[in-house]
Amino acid sequence: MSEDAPELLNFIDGDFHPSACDHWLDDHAPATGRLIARIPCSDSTDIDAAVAAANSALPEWAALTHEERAVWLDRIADALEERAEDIAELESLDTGKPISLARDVDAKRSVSNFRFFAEQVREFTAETFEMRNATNHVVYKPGGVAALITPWNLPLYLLSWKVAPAIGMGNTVVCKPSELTPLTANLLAEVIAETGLPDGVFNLVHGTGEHAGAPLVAHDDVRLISFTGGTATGATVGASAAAGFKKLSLELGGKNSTIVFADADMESTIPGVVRAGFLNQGQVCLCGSRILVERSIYDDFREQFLNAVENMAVGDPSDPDTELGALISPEHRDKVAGYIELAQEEGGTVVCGGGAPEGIPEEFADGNWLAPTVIDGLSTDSRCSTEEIFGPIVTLHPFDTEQEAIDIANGTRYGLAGSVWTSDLDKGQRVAEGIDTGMVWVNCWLHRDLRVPFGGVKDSGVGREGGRWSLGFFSEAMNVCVKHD
Ligand code: TXE
Repeated sequence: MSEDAPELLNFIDGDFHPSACDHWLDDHAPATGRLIARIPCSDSTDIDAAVAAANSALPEWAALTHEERAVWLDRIADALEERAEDIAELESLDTGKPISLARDVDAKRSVSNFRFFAEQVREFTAETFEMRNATNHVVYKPGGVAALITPWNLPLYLLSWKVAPAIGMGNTVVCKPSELTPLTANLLAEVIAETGLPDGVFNLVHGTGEHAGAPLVAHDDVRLISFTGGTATGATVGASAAAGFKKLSLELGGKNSTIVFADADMESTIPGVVRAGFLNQGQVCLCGSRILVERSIYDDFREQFLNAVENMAVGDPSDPDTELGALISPEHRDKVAGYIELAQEEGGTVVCGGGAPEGIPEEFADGNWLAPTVIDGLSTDSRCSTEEIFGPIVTLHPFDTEQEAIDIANGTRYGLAGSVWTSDLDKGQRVAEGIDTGMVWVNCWLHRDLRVPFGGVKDSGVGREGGRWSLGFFSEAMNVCVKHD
């Protein structure tokens, strides 16, 4: 254990503060188990202070024009961009993900979220609706103090996705990042302090869901809640928010199907399906972890797919050639590994992986490792095929007809995403529309356009974020009807 791990502080009213209570939480590197930071285990006293700061900053911040707030978002983007390599290194250290992924996805997207929403806020125009003798002017007012609660899999990527539109539309925010990955939220607070953003507009409180998240959601002065995390936690957050009639956006778990038709171009489909299954060690809510393959190509697909998975480079996250790193925590690794045992009890066969990866160097002996794992032979309604595992495990299933593929894809409680692989684009569109989810990609996966709606149905959440959907969520539309002659 490192004795000199830094102690991170809360950021409230423009300054860094220790927690009112003197309890601390340890933050460990997933790849090595090493202690890398300590964070305050904040409680309702800290939350009260942060919400009070956000509340008192609200009137002046809300009174700025869209253009003035867009300039602040651009300044934050510029300052983050200067620290892009720091973001990548901290994110890779804190989550165990490969540095190449942290550079290409986490660091880049965190900057582009601020730039994108600066542009969106600048270009935002409210509707008017003419009547014969009156004009309706729709006015978008800030909603108030927003609680932004984020998970550990894409820490700054998801936090910036919420902070940018929230403050861009004139709200002030209190952020509660995952206690497992606090490093880049702290970096964002440093960057925001450097830019001189007015005090109280952005506040950050570290701590657990129980001691910091729950009092934030329940606080009377919080009017909006944007939450990304597990489905069970989402239900608790939703129940608490409902009592105060708060505006709520929930981005929750997923169990997404990847549907491969016999006419798909295998050269691009195999790497696409591997990426969908294993990106970020399978710890993305959009990952395609149940792979449905048309029976006529099942054996051939399986052989090529297994070959690609077996050749993935697993190991040191700081090596630019690494494709798969460590899982977030020992508890999570054990939960994920438990599904491998369950799969065998349910009649499945582990055809690749199934345990710790081979050849992990000694310095990573205390990390949370699991080899990419493929399971065949399970029924499509087994627990392993329908529950969110959130790790490097995929299941393979044959299907015979378009309708059967759609029915299997719809046979889970989740409805977040999916992908369809075929050279017949009409069929791709038709099958995509048959799936009860918020998003489906055809011949690609996680090909993101920030303007489009993002979110799920069923147990995957409530509401949409992205582009104008985010701007709508982070504001209250009112109508002013002006009668004229
Ligand atoms: O998420 P939690 P965890 C899924 C995945 C994973 C499971 C649990 O299946 O195994 O969720 O992960 C805060 N009131 N996803 O434990 O607990 C918590 O501190 C307010 C899917 O990390 O939902 C953290 O900041 N806040 C997901 C955030 O909620 C509370 C990505 C998420 O934590 C709270 C991550 C409470 N009562 C995990 N309890 C995705 N959809 O991308 C906890 N929190």
